[in-house]
Amino acid sequence: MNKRYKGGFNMPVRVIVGAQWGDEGKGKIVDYFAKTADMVVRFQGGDNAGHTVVNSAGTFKLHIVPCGVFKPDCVCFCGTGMVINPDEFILEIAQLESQSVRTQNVLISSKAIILMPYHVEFDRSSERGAGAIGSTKRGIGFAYADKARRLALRFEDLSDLNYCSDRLDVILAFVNADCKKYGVKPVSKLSLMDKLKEWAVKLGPRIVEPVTYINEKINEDKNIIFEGQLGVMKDIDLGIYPYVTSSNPVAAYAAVSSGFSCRKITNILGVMKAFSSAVGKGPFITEMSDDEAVKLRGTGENIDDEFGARTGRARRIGWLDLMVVKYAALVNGFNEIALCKLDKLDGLKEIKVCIGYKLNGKPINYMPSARMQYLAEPVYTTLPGWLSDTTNIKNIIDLPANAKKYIELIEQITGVPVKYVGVGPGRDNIAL
Ligand code: 2SA
Ligand code: GDP
Ligand code: MG
Repeated sequence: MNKRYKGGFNMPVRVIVGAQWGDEGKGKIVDYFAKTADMVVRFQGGDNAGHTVVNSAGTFKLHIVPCGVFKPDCVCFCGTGMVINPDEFILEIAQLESQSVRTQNVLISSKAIILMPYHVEFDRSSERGAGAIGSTKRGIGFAYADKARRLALRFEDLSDLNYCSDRLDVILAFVNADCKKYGVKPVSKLSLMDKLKEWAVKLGPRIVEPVTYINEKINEDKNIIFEGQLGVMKDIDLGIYPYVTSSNPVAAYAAVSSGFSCRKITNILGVMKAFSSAVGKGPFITEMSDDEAVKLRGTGENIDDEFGARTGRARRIGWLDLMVVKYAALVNGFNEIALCKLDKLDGLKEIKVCIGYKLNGKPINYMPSARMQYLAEPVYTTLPGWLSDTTNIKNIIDLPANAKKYIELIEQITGVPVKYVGVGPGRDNIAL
């Protein structure tokens, strides 16, 4: 009896999630852990994601496919909580294959939602008006809305096109009313049925019943990673509503959406960036002025510059907000933290860190709603920079003293140990 993890499992069932607004470096960290994984499951979101991976196979921005795809025998499961645009999935698979990445182990949950072409049209159209929140215009919110109002098709439906045809009679009555509302061309059932036929042929062999499959792998004591997209501040329930995505990027949702017991999760890893970034509208308490932001954002020429990995938008940049990471630790229950992009602070003489918020001049001890965040003031502490190159450092112990002080502050405020420190975009640019 030499069980390393609670619950009797030798292998980790690890959930990897974002601790801020997304784009913390989850792609890099999942790719790093996937070196020894048997399966990686993406458990929410869709092709709004941009997960950047830099490894010996090349440089990639993954949108739908889990970041375990570079390990040839690793199963990559596009999970139930996702909304998947089949054309984008087919494109991404083709792109990976063209870069010599084998994709035969990429599977799709039969219970995942099919994101339809009209969801994209609706998103594009509604993002023009007053209700725009700065979405990626990939149809994500509309696909989840149709899931909730029970007007979506799931991938399992592709095995019975007669059933799809009957369902479309109901669905399109509502959707075509929406088309009028959004000023979008009505959907032709005939051409949509042609699409469904094409997707059934191309994707059929990849579609798998998820609950039995995933639970079997867990019970076989496999090394499994659940990969989240975005971060807690973009969670539909716990984030800066309404400037959020339409799913739950928090660890507990890995179990909910995949259909396994949350008791079986052995490790929850929070990925954070050494400063803050966000895309889209909404409050951003520690946002920097554009002049200050340029240094950390870069110009877009380098893979690790702060531009949307899906849309190419310049990301908004701010000082590290430890109230957000502390909130993420509370909500997710992190066992450990991976801190990315520490190297990007190498050139700063002084570094500001937000260690509290004030409302009406008084300190508060909770995460305010988006509306109140516009009124909140950050409480900063200023730490001295380290002004030296960290990019080749392999051991946390060898980091400059002031960098270690920066890490200690993160650990002290969040109560979570920082076990992995990213010092460059590559898989191996990591200090342990
Ligand atoms: P959506 O498209 O409906 O999910 O948008 C809703 C909000 O969620 C934000 N969002 C994101 N925030 C950070 N990164 C995202 N992925 C891309 C990246 C972003 C890009 O990796 O860089 O390329 O622009 C992402 N996806 C959605 C979005 O800004 C809205 O605030
Ligand atoms: P994700 O959505 O959380 O996977 O993050 P993104 O890929 O959208 O954005 C993270 C960015 O930071 C990408 O450009 C990565 O290449 C880059 N990155 C990740 N970790 C590090 C790091 O430790 N150092 C540097 N310089 N870049 C990093
Ligand atoms: Mg991203």
